[in-house]
Amino acid sequence: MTQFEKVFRNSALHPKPVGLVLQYGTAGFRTNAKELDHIMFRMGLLAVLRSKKTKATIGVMVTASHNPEEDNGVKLVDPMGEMVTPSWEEYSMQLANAEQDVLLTALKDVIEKEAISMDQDANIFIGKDTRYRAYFHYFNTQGCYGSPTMEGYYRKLSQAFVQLTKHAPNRTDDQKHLLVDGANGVGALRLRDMERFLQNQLQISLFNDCREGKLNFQCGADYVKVQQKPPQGVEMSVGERCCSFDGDADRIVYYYKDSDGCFHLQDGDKIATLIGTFLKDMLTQAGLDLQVAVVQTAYANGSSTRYLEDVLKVTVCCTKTGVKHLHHAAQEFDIGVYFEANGHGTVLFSNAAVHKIEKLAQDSSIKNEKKRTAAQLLHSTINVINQAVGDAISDMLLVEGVLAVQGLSVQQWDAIYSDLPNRQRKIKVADRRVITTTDAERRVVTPPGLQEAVDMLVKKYPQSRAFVRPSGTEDIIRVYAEADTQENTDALAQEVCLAVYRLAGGVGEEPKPLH
Ligand code: G16
Repeated sequence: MTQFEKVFRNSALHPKPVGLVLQYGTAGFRTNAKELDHIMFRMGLLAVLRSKKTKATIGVMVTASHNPEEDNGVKLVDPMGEMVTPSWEEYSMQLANAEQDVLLTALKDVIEKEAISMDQDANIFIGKDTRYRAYFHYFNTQGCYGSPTMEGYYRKLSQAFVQLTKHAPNRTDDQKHLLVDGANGVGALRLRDMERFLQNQLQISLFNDCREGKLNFQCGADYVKVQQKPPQGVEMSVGERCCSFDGDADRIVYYYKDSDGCFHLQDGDKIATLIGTFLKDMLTQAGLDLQVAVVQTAYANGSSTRYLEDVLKVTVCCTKTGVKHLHHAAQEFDIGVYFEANGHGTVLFSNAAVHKIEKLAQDSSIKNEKKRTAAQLLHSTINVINQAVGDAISDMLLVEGVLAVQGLSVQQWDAIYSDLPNRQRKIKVADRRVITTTDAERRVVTPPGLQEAVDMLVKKYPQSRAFVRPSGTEDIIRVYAEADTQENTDALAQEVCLAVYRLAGGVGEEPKPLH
């Protein structure tokens, strides 16, 4: 039996429902797990081809990340840990949506277009989260994330973190203590394993750690960010620093409760600002002329963008939602800090920047103590960061390291700028593809009249902004609004929801005000 005959026979065991069409969205295929059997089979085939083509290990990540437990998803991961290249997203849709009888033709088409040698070996690594029905490892990265095992990765990040905190010698136990909400996901399990490598420089109280409770249910980074309240299951005292991961631990948000019981959120925008400020300070002290840029999406709070541009004076770019877009934009700079407001992100250093920093950090002839320390801190910062992909644990260590070195409390960090009140809503429509957008998803192109309606509504409220876009991970339309007060923000969000409902084919009951 030939390879193709085997594929054909096995594909019949994972049949595609006739007529079902799925998109490779913001982060791969995502839908109810019941609809994904044929997708998993076909993505396995495509991963093999990608591995043969690149002659390297390819990752298959099975997760629906922040989405509910009954959903699942799959995305392909390229050799250096980055999202699969866009032309292969196209192939994945051709394969995923090919009816049973033309699957082999679709497969052969990819082989031909990419001139793939079928004699080449393939190597695939599969990761999954804690859904009932991990991590991609760094087997192609020549040791730049430590030895390619879990333990190697823990050691590498922990050592860099301990190095960073050496420059903050007088931390109290309170400053070393952090509450972590693991979202009952894979990050909780990994953090538990990693703790022993941190040499007590970080003392973690872990909640929602998979012992009981459902993945992402009333906990996790998405819940905290969207609901703007603490997760269930975390016992937080006044002023204590807390953070939440999402289900597959690639997002992180921080928060605390003040003495009036008010909840304060430090989301991806605040994390980017903290890191951007630190890097600029260190580069100045080290006397290094490297350009720092911050990459955001339309969800970035207007106050953060203003602070970054006007006070910190760094270049700010806006891309479409999806880390794959931010990552790409960040690669254009010496140092590109990218974070989505939802807490998904990392920092990229160009090879030239890494080289300059390493050279300076190792230069024993530098007499100026401040300059030498700054160079060493930058060097440890590079080592604590996972540049392949946003990793909540690595981001957590980075934030903790920066707070320690800068001697900042969570309240002082929060006070760098004040967020404009904001609201995110979801609307169900018959077909979310009727809404198309432009300008990094900040303006609607179709259906006609919707952008004009949004523009009119925005004019009614001071300091306001709103946009509408189809989600790439859920079958819904997302609405974002911000304005001078929470009341005005909620009123604006409600009116924009109604405009979407009326002009873009809303289904079910009309959206109602939240309160
Ligand atoms: C994924 C992407 C993120 C994106 C989020 C929401 O997150 O990796 O970049 O912000 O989906 O996307 P959308 O608004 O298109 O549904 P995760 O954490 O689910 O992988």
